[in-house]
Amino acid sequence: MPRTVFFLNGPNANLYGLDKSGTYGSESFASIEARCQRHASELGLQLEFRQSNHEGVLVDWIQEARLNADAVIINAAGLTYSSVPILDALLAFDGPIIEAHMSNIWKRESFRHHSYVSKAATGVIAGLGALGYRLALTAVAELLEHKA
Ligand code: DHK
Repeated sequence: MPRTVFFLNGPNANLYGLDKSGTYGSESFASIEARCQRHASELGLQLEFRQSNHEGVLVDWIQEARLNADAVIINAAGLTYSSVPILDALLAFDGPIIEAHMSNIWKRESFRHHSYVSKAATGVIAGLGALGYRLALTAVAELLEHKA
C-alpha cells in the first residue's frame, strides 16, 4: 500500500507566479503541483495536493488526514501566524508534519517570525522556493520509511 501524504496550501498560494512582488518566483501553482506529483510518484507516495483560502476548510482537511494520511506537509501561508484552530488540528494528527514555506519567513517582516504551525511540526523548510516542496516530500518519505 503506498503511503499517503496530504500537502495542504493556505490562502493565496494559488497566486504563486502571478503576484507582482515576485516573492514566490515565476512558476505557477499548477506547475509546482505537477512537479510535486511527479516527485511523489518517484518516491512511491500517494499525494493529495490541495489549496484553500479558508481556514475552516484547512482544519477539515487536517482532520481528514487523521483518517486518510500518513504524513502532512503544510504551508498555511498567512494563517501560519494566527491560526490556533490549525495548530490544534495538527496536534491531533499522529504522524510526521513538515511545515513548508516558499520564502525565508525569518528574513521578512517580524509578524512572519512567529509560527503556530511550528508548535506541531516535526520539521520546517523555508526559503528554498518550490525546491523546498520537493525536499519536504523526500523528508516525509524517509521519515515514514524509518517509522515502518
Ligand atoms: C506564503 C505566504 O502566503 C505568506 O503569507 C507567508 C508563505 C509565507 C511562503 O513563504 O510560502 O508569510
